[in-house]
Amino acid sequence: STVERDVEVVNKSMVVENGKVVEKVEVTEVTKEFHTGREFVVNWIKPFGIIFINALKLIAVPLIIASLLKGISDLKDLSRLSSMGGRTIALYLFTTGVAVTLGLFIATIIGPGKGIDADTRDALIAAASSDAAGKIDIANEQKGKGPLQPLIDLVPENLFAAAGDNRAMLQVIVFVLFFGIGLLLVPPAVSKPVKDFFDSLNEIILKLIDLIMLAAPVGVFALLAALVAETPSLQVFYALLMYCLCVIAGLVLLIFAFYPSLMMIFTRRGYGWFFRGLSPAQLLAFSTSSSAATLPVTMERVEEHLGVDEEVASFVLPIGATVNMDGTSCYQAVAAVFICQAFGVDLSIGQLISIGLTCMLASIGTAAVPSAGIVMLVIVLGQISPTLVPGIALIFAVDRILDMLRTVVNITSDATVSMLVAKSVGKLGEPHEKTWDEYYHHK
Ligand code: DAS
Repeated sequence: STVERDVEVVNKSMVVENGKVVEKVEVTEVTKEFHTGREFVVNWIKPFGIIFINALKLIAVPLIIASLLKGISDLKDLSRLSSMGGRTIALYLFTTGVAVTLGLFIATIIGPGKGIDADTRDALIAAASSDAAGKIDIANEQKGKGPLQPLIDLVPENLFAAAGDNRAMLQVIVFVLFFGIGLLLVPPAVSKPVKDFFDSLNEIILKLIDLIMLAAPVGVFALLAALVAETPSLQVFYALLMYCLCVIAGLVLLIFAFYPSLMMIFTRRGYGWFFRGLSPAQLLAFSTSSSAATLPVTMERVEEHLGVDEEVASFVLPIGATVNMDGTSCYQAVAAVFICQAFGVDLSIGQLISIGLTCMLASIGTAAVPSAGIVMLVIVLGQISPTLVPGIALIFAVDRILDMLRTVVNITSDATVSMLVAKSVGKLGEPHEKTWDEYYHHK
């Protein structure tokens, strides 16, 4: 780095000395330090971070369409849907609503992003946003909108325009849900080609996510390097630590308090029995960060050890693995509020509620694969204000561990709901700890 010595006028005053009026000037010496290293990072490293973020934005739309339609087409026949389906969807929405509310509550009360002072925040905005401006005036964007405007904004007038604009991602989700209902209402012969197409599209998109995630180490390094080079204060890292603690607090509360309580209240089963039954699936979810990869084990544990009838488990769990992601929705709520706080955006109750709804819809659209949750976070942030999207740079480095934990929540929620649905249709078997010789002889 090069140092330029300079002086700055602090104070000027006219004084009388020896009968003459003279001007007295006080100066201080200012040393301006130019970090040539900073220029290097901004010009030669940061671009790889921006490319990485753009790739995530690029894949978000196809990911929603493929993931959602696969989830909906898992709703096999409408008839079974009526008896168990209604309860299943209602319970999934209820548990996701609780998870989002918990996330919003923790992030608002703790305020992990509030500890950043003004000039660090400005540096942060400049660092995160690819264009220099990066000023965020959400209030201005929200001004003059009626109370039901968010509802109007949900229905796109032009699907392709909506798909092209990161802001209108929710409109894409609404359209896909609408299309999915149509898919269920036509005869199977008509819908089969479309279902097969979207199933294979889903596989292809998930492969693309894997490819993009291969670049994650480079992308994350570039984003972090830019962050460190442009926000010369440790406050950002302290804020990041607080953010992680908020997400972990929410997820741990869900795993160890909310779901076991629901299960004990409605199925009269024991706390220890629940974890002895489910923990192998939870450990697999933690290590793979993928609900889809864990699904076979979740089904085996729920049927063999938690007494849920195969007919219920085979209906409730595949849908849950795709559309019921409470851990993801809680995480997205905390992350969205944190980034708003870090960028100095104050959120009104109305905005918090719309963030909550956006997170619920985004979690429904999240695919059951690693890092899908942060890809969908692009949608949540874009929905609040496009200038917030680069804020993802802030939290990308710590996302892996949070992904593992939120995936455990996702499958724990699916298993709990499958027990409640089984109980409500009278298909929950008695708790049965296999004796050793039963186990040994595979009875
Ligand atoms: N890893 C996703 C899952 O499999 C969740 C997420 O990325 O948020 O559930």
